[in-house]
Amino acid sequence: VIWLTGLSGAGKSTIARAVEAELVRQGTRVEVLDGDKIRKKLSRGLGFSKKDRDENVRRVGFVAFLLARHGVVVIVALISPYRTVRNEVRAEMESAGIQYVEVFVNAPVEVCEGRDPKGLYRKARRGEIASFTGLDDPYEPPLSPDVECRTDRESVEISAQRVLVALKRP
Ligand code: ADX
Repeated sequence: VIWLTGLSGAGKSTIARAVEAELVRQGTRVEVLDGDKIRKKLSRGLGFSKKDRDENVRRVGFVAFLLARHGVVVIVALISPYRTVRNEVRAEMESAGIQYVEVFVNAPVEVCEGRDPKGLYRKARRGEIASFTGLDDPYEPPLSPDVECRTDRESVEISAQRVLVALKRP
């Protein structure tokens, strides 16, 4: 399981797709669990309180576990802002013998806001979205991620390559 955590606009989905493409090219079975899609299906109805975000992370962690158990490489792309629940999911995977690669997709919030691919920072600044991660809601960075991608300083290709190297080095 490759778990990408970071702010909205940091580049989680982009790195997920790049890693997925390379694994598919190698003939590996892979599934991407991306927050925006997950929230339309598996986590439909959940909001952005701490309780709901933690629930979202636990649900996705469980599905990732089920897939990984059958040999599928699972790439998770969720903000997953809270450290405790991230570590809980990690511990569950590892106790079941599933390799877990935590990737901190890191770019300063000003950079993410400047990119604003979905216009959400703008909406949040206008007061149209409350509790927006990085603005008025917390993000707890991983303390010892397996990989850190500084997406403001390195290319998507380099980030994806570093994730793939970590995956091959259990
Ligand atoms: S998480 O916090 O529960 O891990 P998740 O990754 O599933 O978040 O969903 C984040 C996506 O929801 C963002 O990319 C954005 O499109 C949307 N979103 C809507 N409201 C918020 C908010 N208040 N904070 C962060 N993201 C939000």
